[in-house]
Amino acid sequence: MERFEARRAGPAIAGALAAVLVAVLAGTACLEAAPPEQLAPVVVASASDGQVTADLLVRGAAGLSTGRNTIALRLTDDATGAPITAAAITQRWHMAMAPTRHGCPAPDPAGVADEDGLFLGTVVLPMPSAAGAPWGVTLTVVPAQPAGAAEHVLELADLAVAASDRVRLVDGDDGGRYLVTLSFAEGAAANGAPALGDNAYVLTVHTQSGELNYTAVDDATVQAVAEMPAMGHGAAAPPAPAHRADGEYVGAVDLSMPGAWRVTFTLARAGAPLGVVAFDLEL
Ligand SMILES: [Cu+2]
Repeated sequence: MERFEARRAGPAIAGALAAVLVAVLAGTACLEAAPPEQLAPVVVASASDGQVTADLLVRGAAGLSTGRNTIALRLTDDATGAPITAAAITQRWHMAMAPTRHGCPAPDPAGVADEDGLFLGTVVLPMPSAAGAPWGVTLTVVPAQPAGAAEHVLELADLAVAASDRVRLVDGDDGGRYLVTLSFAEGAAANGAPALGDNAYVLTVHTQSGELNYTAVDDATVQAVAEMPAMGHGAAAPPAPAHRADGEYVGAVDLSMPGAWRVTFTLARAGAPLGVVAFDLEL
């Protein structure tokens, strides 16, 4: 996974403020213009059990949105103020959607913090938060030191999740229901925009069952097509995305000119077609 870059110096803050100012002045989404690696991680929620504090960070001021989000956790020992740099962490995301509560795909984060003290992870959020239906995440943290350290349960509540156009629900030809999301530039906001040229992307595929339980689909085959519908031409067929882990398929698409693009993915499983999902992109 690409490093979740934390900017510490003043210029990063100034840059972030400038980006926000530009966005306010322009009235547009600055995040679609700023390269993701220039977006500083922002703390979106914190919780403590009196012994350990957990901060949840996402890159960029736009925060969490539907689709695949790269997240980071920062853990601090409350007694000493020292960072915790190794721990077994589980994350259970949940949405209170009356009358039930459901989860979403969220693999366990890394067990060792990066050089910025951040534990990296991802979460695939299928729907935006709404009034009376907030997202939250329950973290269980077992620090690696000292040996036999107690488990800490931390509840991060009332997380805002914005809507994006990067989520599809597909009724598969096999009778299953599939959650498919597309994200660009690992580490970018879930709804981060692609740029002119070659764009790495991550397509996630999960089955959705019962009361919104999700299981990663690791055995799908995916074919990608990129085209400019209004101009009647496509791009050289992008290579088929390759499965990595946790229902993630990684690939790249070359968007060679500005304008409206459509990227279409054809999914199959065990030789049987599942369906087709399309994402419209504006460059
Ligand atoms: Cu929901």
